[in-house]
Amino acid sequence: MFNKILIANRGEIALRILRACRELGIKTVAVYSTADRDLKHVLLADEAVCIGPPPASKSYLNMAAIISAAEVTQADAIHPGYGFLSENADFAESVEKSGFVFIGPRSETIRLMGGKTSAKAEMIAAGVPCVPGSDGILPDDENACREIARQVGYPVLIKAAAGGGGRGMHVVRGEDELIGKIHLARSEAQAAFRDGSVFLEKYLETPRHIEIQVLSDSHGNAIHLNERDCSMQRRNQKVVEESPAPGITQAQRDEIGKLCTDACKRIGYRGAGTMEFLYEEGRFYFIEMNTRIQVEHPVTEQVTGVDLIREQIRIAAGEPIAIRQDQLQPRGHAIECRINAEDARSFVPSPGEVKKYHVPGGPGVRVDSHVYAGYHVPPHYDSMIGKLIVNGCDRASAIARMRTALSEMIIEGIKTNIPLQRRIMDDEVFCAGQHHIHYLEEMLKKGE
Ligand code: MV4
Repeated sequence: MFNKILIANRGEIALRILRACRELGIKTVAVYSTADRDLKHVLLADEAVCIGPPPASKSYLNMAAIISAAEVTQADAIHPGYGFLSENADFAESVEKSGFVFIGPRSETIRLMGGKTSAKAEMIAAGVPCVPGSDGILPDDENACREIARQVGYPVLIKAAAGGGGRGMHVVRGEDELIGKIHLARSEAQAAFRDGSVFLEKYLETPRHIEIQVLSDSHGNAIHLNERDCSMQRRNQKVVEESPAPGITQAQRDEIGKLCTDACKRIGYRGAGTMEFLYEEGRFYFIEMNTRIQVEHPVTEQVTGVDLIREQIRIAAGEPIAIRQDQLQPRGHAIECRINAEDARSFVPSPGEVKKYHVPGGPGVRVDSHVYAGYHVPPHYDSMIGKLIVNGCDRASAIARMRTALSEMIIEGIKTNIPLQRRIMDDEVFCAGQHHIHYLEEMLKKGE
């Protein structure tokens, strides 16, 4: 096992990683920007190294500064958390070339899964269902593009091959708009990712977003830890996540899970990962794979009892996954509400000093947050300041518990989205599990 891990992240996930290291008896190195000297994990870490000024580009994205910090502190491994450098194949490669272990997949795997068309090709080869579309990137020839779109059937969606997060996506409802939108998507992709390659898929109008958590080790073992439903989102930012997904049968879960673990074995995947699917009319369609730990991992932990960060560290150290697929006993239902420092109606960020801070408790309540009374939320980073996670014996009990927990949570001095989360927990469509990826935006329009 490792002696010392450098945590290349900030906020709640850095604290979550620090806690896992402590439990494993591993020493920790925190790296921080000058805006983050008072972060809880920086104060708790065995060592802390300042890596630069507040802008992420000069600190948490500064590969050389992070690797230097690992060198001076003689760390064995680097945990990237989520966001920042977590899915940067060049960073993973530099980490390994500098003699440290990157806690995540091999850099080649990150590269392969980072390209949407290469990821999709791998999944098709593994028998994972994908959205029908162009096989690979669109050719330059306009008539060939028209023929592909006609074959797939309108509406179609143009996507950037290199991109992520939904940037440069365009819905095309008929052939008259096809070529114009391809050109638009190409120039946006070129500007954003310096790669103008685009591909095309059948556009699914009102799908749900369901993802499968996997763990795969360097001994050829792979398990899946069921699904999460992350359909409650706004502008590609998830707001509420839960496990299991409402309405998914055990047979569907077993089938899609098996396909995902087979795919992991095929590509020699190492570590924790997530296969993202769109789900519509009873069918799953693979869209992307995330090669990092995700924000919403706690709902899976609460339902399965598996510590995903601990498993990531153990797998990176060359140990086998601690549990077999047939030993997994998922229990009940878990829901996560992301708590953001922002206005609950306008979504405008609200940095500043947290004057009062009281968190809910009781059975089945978990708070993953680095916040404390007197903490200053800096304006430089993401507005998420914590996550409230509850679990109950079923979905209705989990929702009731979340309502109670939200009503107890007190954060003063800054604005938060707690009022929005309370509205969602009281929403009829959400409570019936009938929402899809566009539902929250519809709900917000109605409420204006
Ligand atoms: C889609 C889609 C509908 N049909 N693909 C958006 C982000 C990117 N990761 C994939 N996305 C979508 N791909 C087809 N063929 C709708 C979306 C989409 C979406 C997906 C997941 C979660 C939130 C979303 C919000 C808007 C659009």
